[in-house]
Order: sequence, then C-alpha cells, then structure tokens
Amino acid sequence: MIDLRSDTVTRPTAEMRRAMYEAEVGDDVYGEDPTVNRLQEMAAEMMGKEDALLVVSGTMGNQTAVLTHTRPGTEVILEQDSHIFYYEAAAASVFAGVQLRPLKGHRGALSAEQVEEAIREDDIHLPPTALICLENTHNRAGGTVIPLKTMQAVYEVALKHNLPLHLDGARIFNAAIALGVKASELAACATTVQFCLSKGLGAPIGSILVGPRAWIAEARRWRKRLGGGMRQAGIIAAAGIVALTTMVDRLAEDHANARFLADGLAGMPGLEFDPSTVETNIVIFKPVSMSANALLEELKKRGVLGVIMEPDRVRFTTNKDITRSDLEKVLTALHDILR
Ligand code: TLP
Repeated sequence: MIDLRSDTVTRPTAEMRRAMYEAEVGDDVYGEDPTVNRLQEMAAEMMGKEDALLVVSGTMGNQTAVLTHTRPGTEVILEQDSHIFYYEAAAASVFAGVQLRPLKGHRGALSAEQVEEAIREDDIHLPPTALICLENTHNRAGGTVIPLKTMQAVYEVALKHNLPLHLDGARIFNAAIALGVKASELAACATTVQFCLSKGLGAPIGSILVGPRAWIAEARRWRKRLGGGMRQAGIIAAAGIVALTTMVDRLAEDHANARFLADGLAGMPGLEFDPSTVETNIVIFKPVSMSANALLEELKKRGVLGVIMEPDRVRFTTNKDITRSDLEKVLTALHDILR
C-alpha cells in the first residue's frame, strides 16, 4: 500500500529502534530519566525556550497548554479549521471548561487585526479572553505556512493585551523549512509551542511542549492530572532525540514530493485544485466528477490510501516512507479513475 493518509503513519528508523533498545532510563515522574531530560533540554534549546516537557501526543500537548494557560469560563481565540477546534473532540470544553472563539483565517492564518478585534472588553457579560492559538503549518488549509511577519504581528497584539499565545506547531519544522528560517524564530512569536516528534520526523510516539520554566512546571502538573506522567519514558525519548538530530532537514524531500504530486494533479480533469496551496507536505483537492469517499475507495483498490477532509475533499500527505516512484503510481491511478 502507498500510504498517504498522514505523516503520522511513518515508521521509526533503524537508528531510532536501536536508540530505544539501548536507552538509559529512570523514573521520569521523579525527573530521573536521563534520556527524557536530554530530549527536553535539546528541544528547549532548538526552540529558544527556557524549558520543555515530553507529552504523549500533539493533542495532549495542546490540551495541556490550554489547561495551563486558562481557567474555566474564559475564552480562547483560534482559527476555525485549527486542530484544537476541529479535531480534538471538544477536549478544551470538556477538560479546561473554556469557550472556544473560532475565527475564519486566510489559508489558516489569522491577522493581527481580527485577533485584536476578538479580544473581549472587561464586561461582566463577557468571558475574559485568556489565550490566543495559532497553527503553523496549518493542516486543514493544506499544510499552508503562516509567514513570520504575520506571526510576529499577532504576537505583538498578544503582548499588548497581556495575553499568552500558544502555537500548535505540530509541523513547525515543515513551516521553518518552507520559510527558510529557524524553528526558534517561529517559536519566538509564541509564549508556548507544541510540536510533534511522531509526524514527519518519524518517531513512534511523542510531542514536546516548550515555554517559560515556571509555566512548564505547571504544565507538568496538568500532564500528571491527565494521567500523562510516564515512568521509563526514555524508551520514547530516545527515538525523539534521533528524530531531532537526523530527521529535520530531510523534510525538504517531503515538500519536493508534495510539489511533484501537485504538479501532476494540476492539469487533471475532474478535480478542483489550487496548486498554490501546496507549500509543505500536504496536498488537498476536491474531486468534482465523483465524491471524495468514492475516489478514496477506487484508489484503495489500486493500492493507494488517502484521507477525507470533510466535507468532500481528499488529503494526501507525503512522508519519509513515500518515494517519487510511489507518487508516479498515485498519479497513474488517479488518471485511470478520473479518465
Ligand atoms: N493531525 C492528524 C489528525 O489528527 C488529523 C493528521 O493526520 O494530520 N496539531 C496538528 C496541526 C495536527 O495535525 C495533529 C494531528 C495534532 C495537533 C495532534 O497530534 P496527535 O495525533 O499526536 O494527537
């Protein structure tokens, strides 16, 4: 099967498996796992933040951030197609008891003006704004990249209003590579960042939260409350270290492959597709001659997997386990189906 459902489907490299096997471990709830500590130090340094915390998943990282930044009855400003709003099963309402205030972005990006306009006045009728969230790259918009200037402008609004800004940087390295900047330059536009080890970087499990030291200490308490205090987590962290040291630069190959796919899709009949939205490793298009589900079924019969992007679009995500010749086969299969 040519699995383009996500970059989460990537399997750990041989080097990761070896590092996991050999990892030096301890009880991380006591702060005594040397491999977890090394990964957290490395992550904090790469992002230019004081401290870091290993969590199980991107969702746990985002929710730990929402819980740590807010209290019940406050409001979180975010983009209406963001993962925190769309794909986290209303966790922010269930756990943090916050109200989410979704705004429509342009290709996933919120402007400083619209964020500032959405910040609540001090009025007894209104929920106080507690947090602003951004997502870079933006998944549902097609892996689009929020430019550094836009991030900076939104962060300035956050600082002006004394509000924290949390960045869902699940794919922050894809954004950094596409922009030609360091991940730390993007992280500098946020109070806290969540990024995933288990997507394009290929680690089997794990995400990282970075931020100020005192905030990370509080996030650690929230992670414990959520049941995310792990014991000999060095087994997981060891793969994370390999991910951060060997897998970041090669994301450019995934971008080039997505561009190859986009160029092939561009001229195809029976599709609605804007190739300019393809900036990183995600390609989203809408079939017009058949439903997205029917197209996915036909592709599956030909050995190709993608996912539905509700309501009626298809998403392909390139990743380290996909080759150029796989993508040639995907294009041939699509030609065959849409002909
Ligand atoms: N995204 C997954 C699905 O949940 C949709 C995918 O296949 O793309 N933030 C962003 C921007 C994400 O894309 C994801 C995962 C997460 C957070 C959550 O990460 P996990 O899956 O580790 O909880």
